[in-house]
Amino acid sequence: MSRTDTIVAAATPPGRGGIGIVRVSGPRVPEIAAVLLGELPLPRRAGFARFLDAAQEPIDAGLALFFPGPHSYTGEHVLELHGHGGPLVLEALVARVAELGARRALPGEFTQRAFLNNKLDLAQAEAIADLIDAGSREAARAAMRSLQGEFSAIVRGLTEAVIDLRTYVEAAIDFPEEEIDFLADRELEERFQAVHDHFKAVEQSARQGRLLREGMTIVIAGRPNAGKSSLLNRLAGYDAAIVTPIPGTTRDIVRERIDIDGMPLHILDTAGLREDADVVEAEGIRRAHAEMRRADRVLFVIDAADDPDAAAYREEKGRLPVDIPVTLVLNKCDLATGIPVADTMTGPPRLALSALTGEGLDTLRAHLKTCVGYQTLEAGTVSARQRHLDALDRARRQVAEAERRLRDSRAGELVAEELRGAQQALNEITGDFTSEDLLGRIFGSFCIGK
Ligand SMILES: Nc1nc2c(ncn2[C@@H]2O[C@H](COP(=O)(O)OP(=O)(O)O)[C@@H](O)[C@H]2O)c(=O)[nH]1
Ligand SMILES: [Mg+2]
Repeated sequence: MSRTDTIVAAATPPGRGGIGIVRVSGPRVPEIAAVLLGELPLPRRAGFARFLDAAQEPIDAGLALFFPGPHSYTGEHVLELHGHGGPLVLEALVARVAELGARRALPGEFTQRAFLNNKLDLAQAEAIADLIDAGSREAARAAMRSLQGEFSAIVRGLTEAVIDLRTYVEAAIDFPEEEIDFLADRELEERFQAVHDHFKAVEQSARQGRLLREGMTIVIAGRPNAGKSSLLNRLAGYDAAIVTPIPGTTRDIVRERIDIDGMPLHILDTAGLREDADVVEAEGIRRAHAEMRRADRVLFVIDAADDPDAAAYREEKGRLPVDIPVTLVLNKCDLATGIPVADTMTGPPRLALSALTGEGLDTLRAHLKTCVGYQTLEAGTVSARQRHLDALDRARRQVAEAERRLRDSRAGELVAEELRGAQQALNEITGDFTSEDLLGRIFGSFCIGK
């Protein structure tokens, strides 16, 4: 797809609305406008115009706006046609513009051009999609911060620190007689430490951002009849899963998306964990385990009336994924009295509630927020994606590798090489270094017209 094509698409969503907007971008905008409108509108002035077909009949009439490049969204000449928001009218208008020499835009192509013309970096371009797709006010605010370049600035700060470190090492390589001393310097050690700390801070911020965008996944697990499905229903606020007194009711995974004060959560209810299950239930249990491995947290539900010491948890513990945090939920507190919630120093956090009466549910919600540090989200949270976290992780591992090589062999060249790799991984986040392939994947997930 050539970058010099002129592209066209409806910018407003399909459907009916008071206004529908068609956007055109590229070098042929002036000539297309001249034929379509009879004249090129004044730059950045909204003017009334008729949008004419080949027979000079109006297809529609409305506002025409011309943004001469480079001062436009894409950095190219852009024409916006604000007509009426009917699918047929908009399609006729797009077809007419195409007839006059434009090509229909690919998904995300307007924003991709904005990126290629340095109107925004890659993290900002992604933030546009995140802003449009935001599922909560908090997510929208974080996306807006990323769009304004806050996240990019944080990443660039980290990149600078890595570059400084590399420059320092490379300077050592340039003076071979002193190289060994130089690389053994304590100063270098301290610089590495500072970069590590910097990574930690950026990762923290990106993880929060990803959480806000993509949500945290919570798996509800426990013995049959502990009240897992009842808890899911409570959190969802309606009867999503079937609840009966018969053990083994839930077999398939039941998924619900909820939000707690704007923090999105994916909650999964699973088959009860037990030994003597039939084939269907055993498959349900296998899936429960698979979901737990992918979870951000497991809520292990105990029937506290029946098992006040949470023996079920101790029995299952060995089969639970080691690196996924657990919260013990002592359910049915309406039946049991004196449940020992007062936290034992060891073991997972525990809290008592009743999925039946709703008692203790607020504590659980607050607990889930605290677990992910959601309370601190307000100040300066940016939106981020898994892609960013992966790149940060790769960069951090390369810095660690650089440090190892420094310690083990004092091989300056190799240290510098690893640091160069780390720098490149960081550049992928903002798009200062990208492959065609990566761009295709990112912009391909946008909708047409963005
Ligand atoms: N008294 C009481 N009964 C509950 C509570 N939670 C669930 N139950 C009952 O326990 C039984 C099993 O509940 P269910 O949610 O299907 O458990 P699951 O097998 O773990 O999904 C049902 O009869 C529920 O009504 C609770 O907090 N208090
Ligand atoms: Mg169930």
